[in-house]
Parts: sequence; C-alpha cells; structure tokens
Amino acid sequence: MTETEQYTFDLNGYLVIPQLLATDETASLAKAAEVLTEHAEDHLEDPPRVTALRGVAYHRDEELGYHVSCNWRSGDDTAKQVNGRSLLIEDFFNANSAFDCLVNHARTQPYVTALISERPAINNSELRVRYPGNLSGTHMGGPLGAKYRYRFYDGRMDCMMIRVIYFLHDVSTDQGAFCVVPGTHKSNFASPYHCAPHEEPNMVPLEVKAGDAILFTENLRHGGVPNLSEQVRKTLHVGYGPYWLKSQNIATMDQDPYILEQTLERYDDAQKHLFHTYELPKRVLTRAR
Ligand SMILES: O=C(O)CCC(=O)C(=O)O
Repeated sequence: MTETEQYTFDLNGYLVIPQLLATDETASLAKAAEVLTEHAEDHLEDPPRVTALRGVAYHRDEELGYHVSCNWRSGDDTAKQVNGRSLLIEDFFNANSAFDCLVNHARTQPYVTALISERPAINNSELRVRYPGNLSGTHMGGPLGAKYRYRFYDGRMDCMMIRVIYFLHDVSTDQGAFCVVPGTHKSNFASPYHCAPHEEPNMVPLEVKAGDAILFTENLRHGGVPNLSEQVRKTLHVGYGPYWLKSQNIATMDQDPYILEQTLERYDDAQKHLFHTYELPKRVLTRAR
C-alpha cells in the first residue's frame, strides 16, 4: 500500500484500485460467476434450508458448498413485481477452483496486512447478483461499536473488518454502482438519513471498469445505487478481519468459516492459513471487542 493510498484510505475510508485483477483473472472469474449464478438460480428454493440472521432463508447447496438467498430491494413497488431482485451467494470459494486465485491474491494481500494489525483471516465471501431495478440499502457508518470499528492505533491503521469488491465487468452509476459516504468511518454521529442510497446527501457512487476493485472499511457508510440498466451486476466480495473474528457471512454469522475439506485440499499452506480461525476464551473476546 503506497503512502498516497494510506493517506487516502485513512481520509475517506475506501480506495478504488484500478486493475487489481489481471485480465485473465477477470475473464475466468466472470465465467465462474456466470456458471455459479445459473446453478444458484436453479436451486434457490431447494432443501436444505438454513434460517440465518434476521430470519433470512438460505438454501445450503451440498453439491457445491454455497449458501444462497434471494432478496427484494427496490424502492419501487411496481418494479418489485418483475425485477429488483438480488441473489446473495455466500461461500463461493467452495463452488469452483477458478475462485482460488482470490485466496492470498498477490496484489490484494499487502492491502490486507496494511489494514488489519493482527493476523488476518477471510471471514466473508459473497457473489452478489443484482438484477435490473435492484438497489443495496445503505448501512454502517458512524459509531457502530467495536465489531466493525476503524481506528488509528500504535502508528497504523487497524480495521476490524475490510472488504474487497472485485468487478467482473464495467459498472457505471446507472448500472448499480457501489456507493459510499466518504469519511463516515470516523464520524461521531449516526446518519440521520433513512432513505434509499441515491437519495442520501453526500452519497458518492463509484464507477469502475472490469478488473478494478474497491477496498473499504466496514465502518464506512455504504450501499448500492439502483441498477437502472439491463445489465445484471455481478460482483465478488471478500471480507477480512483478525483471525479470531468468525464468519461474517449472513448464513453462517459468527460461526466457523464454511470452507469444505475438499476446498482446503486445493490450497497451499498460506491459503489454508487465511481460513484458520481460533476460538478465543470469552473473557479475551470481550476485552478485545
Ligand atoms: O455492492 C453493493 O451493491 C452493496 C454491497 C454492500 O452493501 C456490502 O458489501 O456490504
């Protein structure tokens, strides 16, 4: 992470990183995302079901090892009849070895170690599929408590959770851009706005090209503006935190990461280490948070 990137991340709470993925990585990830989306669409309503946080129902796919839920998130009730859907396909690493390149990704890892002071682990993996009409509601920002806090401590940045969004195709504002309120990872007040992301003052949509990535602290206020185009937006999200923070996927929140033995068998030691979390004694956990 360069000096300029450190300054910018600390100031704004995010970075847009052009071409973090190599061209061949973008192509093979896009293909794997396409295949996985089709599979998830076909099996969405199948058993077995997992009831997750806030009562959201997921299908756990025992063949490919992912969890999928379908969400409606549109500001417009008429749009809801025909579109506005999104799929959240969690634990995509199990589904296809094409995703292995994102585990200990050589260009991403230095950002991770610059932002998380303890040994980092992967705690979140989702393929987000946002159909025309869909938006991602705004969340986070301000004083959230310890779980996702951003801080500057001991002469360095120290995040409890960061996420990297990898873009597999271009995304303009009208194509449902990821959006942020810069600086809200440090704000002392919760946002007073309870509206759709594109209606929130100070919200900035971030336009990107295929192969770009957005890196942000989970403390930052963020969401996704409506997809007003005909393009289905597909993005891969990978979250990191200290090794003792368990899964932050919705289907398996605060449980061990849902990584199958057969997936770990494909990985080298450094990759395996990124899924190696520990149970801390409760008293340590309370203090650390
Ligand atoms: O990509 C989006 O539309 C929103 C993503 C988001 O809210 C998240 O990663 O927490």
